[in-house]
Amino acid sequence: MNNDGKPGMRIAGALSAESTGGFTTISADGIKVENADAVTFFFSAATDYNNTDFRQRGPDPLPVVLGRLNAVKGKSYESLRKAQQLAHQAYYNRNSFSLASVTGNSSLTTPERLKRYHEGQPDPQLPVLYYNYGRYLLIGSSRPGYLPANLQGLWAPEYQTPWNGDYHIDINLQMNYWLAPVTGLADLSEPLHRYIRLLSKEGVRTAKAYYNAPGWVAHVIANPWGFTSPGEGADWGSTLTGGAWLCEHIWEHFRFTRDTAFLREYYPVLKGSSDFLRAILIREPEHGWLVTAPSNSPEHSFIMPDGTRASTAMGPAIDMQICREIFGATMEASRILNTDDAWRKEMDSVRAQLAPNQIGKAGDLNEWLHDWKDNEPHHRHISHAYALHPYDEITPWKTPELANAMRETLRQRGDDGTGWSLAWKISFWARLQDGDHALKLINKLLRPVDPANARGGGVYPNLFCAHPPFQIDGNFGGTAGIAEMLLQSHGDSTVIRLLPALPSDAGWQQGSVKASTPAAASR
Ligand code: FUC
Repeated sequence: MNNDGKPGMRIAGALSAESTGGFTTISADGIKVENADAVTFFFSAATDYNNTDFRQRGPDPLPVVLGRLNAVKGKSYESLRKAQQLAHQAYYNRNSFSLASVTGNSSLTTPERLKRYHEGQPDPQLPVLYYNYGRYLLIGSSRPGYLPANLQGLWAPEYQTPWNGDYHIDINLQMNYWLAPVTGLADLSEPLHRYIRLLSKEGVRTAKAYYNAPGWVAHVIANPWGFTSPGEGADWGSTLTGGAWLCEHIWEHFRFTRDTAFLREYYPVLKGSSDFLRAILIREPEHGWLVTAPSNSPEHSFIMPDGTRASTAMGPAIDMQICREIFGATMEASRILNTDDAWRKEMDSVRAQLAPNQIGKAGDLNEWLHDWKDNEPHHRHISHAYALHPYDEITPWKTPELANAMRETLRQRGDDGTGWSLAWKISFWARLQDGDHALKLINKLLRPVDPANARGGGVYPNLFCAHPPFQIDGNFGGTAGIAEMLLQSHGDSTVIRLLPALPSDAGWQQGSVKASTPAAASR
């Protein structure tokens, strides 16, 4: 049922064929083409999902697709292809990156190159291809006015897609968009921003119903119909900072574009998220710190000294980091927009009372308020490293002890993982300015995976990222991680770091990176 109480969502697909020579007959049995030299098929599909208000039906999709087919009638495949290429290149050519190329490699197929690279043969242009492919995929799956790229981007062959092809917001949707500002594609984040606003509206009811709190909340799983409640299992579906983490993208977009009109438009979203978190904070009894509760560290669990295994806890590190970031961002935004002075003063004091990052006995960063053992020491989520990336609270130059603790945390977690986990680790090591370790992770992300028998993270023959199964976040996260190795501007807005994590590998010693961000990209 649709939210308006009417059954389902309407979907229409239409196919037409134009032949050169011969005859084309269209009947209820199908399309019959006889004696033709060539035939071009045109296909269009649409649903009646309404992008501006999902509660209302959009236009009937059948006339929409028929109209589209009508509009291309008589146009050659070549001219349509040319128009599509120009539209694509307007985004794609904003950025270029190349490393040394090895003669002969470009004539090999991608699966051959992946295999040889995995065997240790030099092919520095393969990571470059992966980098460019991530940009290509974002350009193809996230256009202003539409929905943001979901777990498979757009490319789900199944009717019942893995994880319902939804929006997971405890890493996945966020990772999909890390590459946008840093590769000159900030304007392709528009669907994400609009989607965050949608969640912020729906999440008001959830904040009230579940927490009796003001503001808005979204948990872990979300969809185009504004699902913001805790979902599926309480042990992982109740993480309450998914929406606040998304707000990071609003703030980062502003930091990259300095677009005050954008900030003004989205300020209520930031403020609503801060208001929610502020309202639910409680004082933990040991130190009197302010913490979220009950919450958990995305999808992981701990072992307490008495052997209890659990996941629900007070003040997991990621929640505290997100609170610091979003409170700080909202306060800064209120200053820029010259509003909410009294609120800002109060938040300043609240922010200072949040539970801090803590280093544990083993020298790693505590994932939870206490130095509890990891239930899964190699768990794919490394949520407490949020402060290292994407948040820039921990940096080797501002907080060297905490950066060391991050290094130890990553060492303990190991270098294996699902596709997106490997991709995230590239960014972590890049932020720790260790290009060699970042390259090690790139190489793991490029490990060829057999689609029929996929095990462990890597890459399918068509360069789609293998979680497994296929998830596009690893593609996008891989591009963002490589960008992070080449240029960094976090931590201090007045400093730009060139080649901050360049690997010592010979193939990375020569190359070029160019980026230009047209004014159009700043919105
Ligand atoms: C998160 C991850 C899983 C998977 C799913 C879609 O919950 O922990 O590994 O990527 O999203």
